[in-house]
Order: sequence, then structure tokens, then C-alpha cells
Amino acid sequence: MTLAAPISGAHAAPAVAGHPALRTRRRDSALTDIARKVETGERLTVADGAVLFATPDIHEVCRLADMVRRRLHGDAVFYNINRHLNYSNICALSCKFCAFHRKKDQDGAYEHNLDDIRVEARKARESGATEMHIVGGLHPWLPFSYYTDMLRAIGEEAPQIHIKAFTAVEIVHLQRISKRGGDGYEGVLAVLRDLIAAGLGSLPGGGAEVFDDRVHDEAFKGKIRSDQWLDVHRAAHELGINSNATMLYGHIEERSERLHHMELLRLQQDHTLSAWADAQGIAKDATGAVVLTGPAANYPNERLPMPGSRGLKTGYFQTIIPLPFFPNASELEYLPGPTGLENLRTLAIARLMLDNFPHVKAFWIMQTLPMAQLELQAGADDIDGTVVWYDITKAVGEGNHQETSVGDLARAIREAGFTAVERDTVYRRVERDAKTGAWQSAGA
Ligand code: V47
Repeated sequence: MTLAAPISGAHAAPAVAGHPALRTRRRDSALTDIARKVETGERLTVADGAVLFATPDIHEVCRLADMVRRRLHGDAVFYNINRHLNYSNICALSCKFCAFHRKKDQDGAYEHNLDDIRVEARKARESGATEMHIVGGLHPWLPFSYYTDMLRAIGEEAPQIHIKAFTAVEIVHLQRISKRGGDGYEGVLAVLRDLIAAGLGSLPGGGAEVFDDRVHDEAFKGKIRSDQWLDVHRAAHELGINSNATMLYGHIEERSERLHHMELLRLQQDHTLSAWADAQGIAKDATGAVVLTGPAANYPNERLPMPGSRGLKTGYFQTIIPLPFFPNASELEYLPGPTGLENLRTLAIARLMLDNFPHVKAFWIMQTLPMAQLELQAGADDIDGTVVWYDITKAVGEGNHQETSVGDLARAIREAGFTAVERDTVYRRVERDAKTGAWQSAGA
């Protein structure tokens, strides 16, 4: 039986040894220099990113992303036991991509009171969760004290749980309603200080969407722009807490705008990690790039920042989370949303471009678990957690109960060829008593 016809004529591939089926795969020569840079740990340019988006050789893009992912994390894939809590869907904004928001008297509008939140915190503790991930709409009349009381109530019910809460746009909203420290950067710092004192442990990556004014004005006018989003995270890092970053793609943005988004994140992270990189002896280029994804020889001390690392006085971006757009029930419902290949490629490119982000998360709720498994072989090292309830996007034909078990997550990870590692919110390994479920973070 002939498995593959040889390629002939003008497009002939160089002769390759081995199984005849291998001869059907052609390398894109446009990737040769990019592969050299990735192999040696040289930063990719935005122009390189455009080549990675344009190439038909998706296999090579994934291979390169997998190479750097293995340099950073070996065969470990992280998951956590967590609960997402959306305290209210009432929102002063009406972003076109969002199917979550409601106005006060609209069908389906809700807001949880502090007793509801205490119940959720107790359930989270009893289920062994290490994290509560809390976000909501920009609620027009809840006072600032609601938010600090919520954090304190969770701390009372579940003292060991890490609270990752409030996207940057919620922080700016809280700054406005609390009138803490004025409209500028000082005000952001003042609000964050109060929230941290009440129990906030880190910021989630939401609300970044795509850092571009055209896309902002067309799809989420009214939300903060990129400079303010970045400032909120800079302030959180300055105060010593970590955060994540998302990128919502596959709607009205161009691929070049995704690359610009990644470039802005990468630049800010260079500044944040600069002193730490000096203390680790990590060489920088003339632009001050802090590349963490090169070969082992480039890292005389620690390769990755961790809370308490030498020379690290601030928080930092831990993970990039590419979020594929879900059109269902949004004002942009007429758009098709990204394809599986586009999801794979975008995540792999995020791994390659964001060379100073320790982690890349394939959020299984939005990617789906089967897609997340593929992405583990294309740069992702994390799939988020057990989640339980999730209101922001709904899987087709299902409600907001979107729970998966640790067993299912671990099986998906193992089947993709990796070792499942339970982590806490700041990526320390979790040690758990198999009988009682009691847990502690390694090195905490
Ligand atoms: O900010 C809203 C996005 C985000 C849609 O930090 C949509 O660990 C797709 O940020 N289709 C919330 N996306 C989710 C988020 C997140 C999730 C998991 C982990 C972390 C983390 C953060 O979801 C929003 C918005 O960007 N979103 N609507 C939609 N129709």
C-alpha cells in the first residue's frame, strides 16, 4: 500500500529519511531564523510573531512552543482546586462581546449578599479548595464596604483560602466609588491597599480584552483602556501581590493587534522583573529584555520568579491566559468565533512571544477540555481548576454548573503525556493528605 505520494516539481521537499508518510510534511523556511532564536533564547520580534501567525506549518509553531514550555516546567502540568464566584452580574457597562451583564431590572439580574458569600466560602473550604476566584460586573450602587466586607467574611469562613479577586476595571470602579486617594495612580494604590488589608491575595487577569483603541471603541467602549489596565497591575505588583493577564481574541480584532497586546505585557514585565533578573545573573539585551525561556545555560540561578525569590521585591505577572471569544448570546453573536486551529496557534504564539511570563494557561472552561489537552502539547502548562460554577461564558446547551473533578483534570493531563501537579494560586506545589484532604503549600 502506498501511504503518501512523493511531492514533485517546483514544490519538492528536500529528501528525508524514514517513514514515507513523513515526506508529506514540508518545513516553512520562513521559520528557520525564528527556530534559531527560540533555541538560543533570543527574544522574538513582533515581525517574527506575524510570521508565526502566517505560516502554514502549525506543527513547527507548536513544536517550538512545546520546547520552551518543557524547558520551563519539564513534564509538569498545573491545575488547582478552586471555586469561581461571580458576586453580581449587574453592570454599568454594556460591552458587546459580553453575555454576562444585566441591568438592574432585567431578567436574570442577580447580586449575592454577604450571607450567600459566606455559604460559598464554607463550601469552598469543605471541598478542599485552595482558591476563590471572584469577579463581577461594575455594580452601580453597592458601596466600597461591600467589597472589603466580602473579603473579610471569606477570610473568617475559610482562612486558608487564597482570594484572587477583581479585574482591573473593577479596581478602577472601586477607586471611583470609594474616592480613595483621587483619580490617578495614587487612588489605585489606596484602593488596593485597603483590599489587601481586607484579605485580597492577587488579581485575576480579566478585563484586558485586546489592548487596542479601535477594538476598544467598537467592542467595549466605556471600559478602561490599556494604559489604565496596565497601571492597575503595575500598582498591584508594586504592593507585592501577583496577577495574571488575559487576551480575548477571535472577535473583531486583527492578529496584529493580538501581537501588540502581547508586546505591551512583555514590556511591562521586563520592568517588573528587572531587579530580580539582575540578582539571578540573567543577561539582558540592549532593550532590557528578561527572557526566561532560553536553554538552561542562560540561567545561573533561578529560572523563574517565585514569591520570596532573591532580588524580588514586587509581585509580577504569573500567567497569560488567551481567551477564545464565545459569541453565544452576545451582541457580536453574528461572528463565528475562533476555530480550533486558531486557538492552538494563538496559545502557542503567546508562549513564544511572552518569554518573560512563567506560565501559560489553557482555561478549560473556555477552551474545552479536549482542546486544552492539545494545547498542553503546544505551550500551555496550566488548565485552571475544578471551577464548579461559572457565569461569564456558558458551554452550549448547559447552565452555569461547569464543574470538573480532580480525577478528570488529572486524566486529561496524563493522557496528554504530562504529570498532573496541584498548585496554589501563586504556583507553589500543594501537598495534600490523601485521607483528610488537609493541605499546605510547599515552602509556605
Ligand atoms: O474579563 C467575557 C472574558 C473574562 C466573554 O486570572 C469572554 O486566572 C470569551 O478573566 N467570550 C473573565 N470571553 C475570565 C478571566 C479568567 C478566567 C480564568 C482564569 C483567570 C485568571 C481569568 O472573560 C472577562 C472577559 O475578558 N469574556 N465575555 C465571551 N463572550
